[in-house]
Amino acid sequence: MKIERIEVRQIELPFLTPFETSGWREYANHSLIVRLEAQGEEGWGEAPVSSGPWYNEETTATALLMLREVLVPMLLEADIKRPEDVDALFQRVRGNRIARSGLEFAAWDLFGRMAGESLSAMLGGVRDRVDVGVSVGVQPSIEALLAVVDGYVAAGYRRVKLKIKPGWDLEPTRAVRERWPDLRLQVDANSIYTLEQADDLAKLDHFDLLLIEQPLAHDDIYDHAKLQKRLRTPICLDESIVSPEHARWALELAACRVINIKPCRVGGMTAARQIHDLAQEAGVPVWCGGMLETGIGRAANVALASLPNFTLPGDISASARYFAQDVVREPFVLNPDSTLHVPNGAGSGVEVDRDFLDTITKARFELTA
Ligand code: SMG
Ligand code: MG
Repeated sequence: MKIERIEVRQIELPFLTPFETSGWREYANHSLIVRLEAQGEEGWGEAPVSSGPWYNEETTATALLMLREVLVPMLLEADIKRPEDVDALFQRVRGNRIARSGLEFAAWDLFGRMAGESLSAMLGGVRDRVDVGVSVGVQPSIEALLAVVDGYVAAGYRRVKLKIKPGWDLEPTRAVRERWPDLRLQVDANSIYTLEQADDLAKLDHFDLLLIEQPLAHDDIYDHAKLQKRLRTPICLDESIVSPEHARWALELAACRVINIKPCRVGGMTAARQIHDLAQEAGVPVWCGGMLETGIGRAANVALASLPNFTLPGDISASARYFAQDVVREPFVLNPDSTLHVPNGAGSGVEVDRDFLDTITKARFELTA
């Protein structure tokens, strides 16, 4: 099948509150929203890039350039028989995985809509609700942190992740653990520590954490294996796992005991599912991470999280945790048991609010076959 037309939009959708990690702050979603057209049907995808190269090397500007100059022209020339063909097509492209994922997600959505099948069913999902938690950024004080966590716990979130960095790690984690002894709690360092700080990191073993996410360098696997031997708490890799091969290396080296799968980080659903399968064979649980997506990317994440080895709660919070208004007509809502429903409509199962999307579009281009 030929894809006939591809539209890419750069959006800006402000967050209700800024999101601060160990190294930077995000004020708005700066994703690229992709729309494919073929045989009278459409498919939507989100490439959730950030404005700066702080999470990985990609930015809104680099992804826009890659899509316009390389990826969209490649896809328009290709013959695509199934969504996995998009992943195969882009294997010759080095890096730029978030940009690639926007098109790959849109292909899954397109094929799903054409077949009248949900993305979850296409991927092999086994549940109609997925466990979710909330990721809490660095706060100005412990009091502010406790107030923010209190709000999320009251909203129904039963799993909380704290962003940590040197000087904002033991005290905030202790304070939250003391206030909520039974809360499922985990931390994420976004690559800010080095192996020399292993003894400091080992102090986090006192707080009964589900996991410590990406303590060391964004591209490291080797030192994480050394660090894991010195921690009781499972290490979870995020940034370092950019492909199924990287997952295999990490598993063989015992560099982690949990993997955060963000399908965008690995180029899309095809690679994400392969990593899921590898981890499952190794007896390593996975969970779905987040990149503060709009409802378009969120729908893809929720569908992925319905696969069997996603046994830990994801960073897939309700739309209201991020935005005053989402770009899908039915926002994602938190159920009282800290889950989100998996959409069961065709494709990703969400309907894009085009009028609203138009109001947040900063730039767009369109190419045809
Ligand atoms: O989507 O709720 C969300 C955010 C989850 O903490 C989150 N993501 O490293 O896991 C991570 C961060 C990266 C965010 S940078 C845009
Ligand atoms: Mg992370």
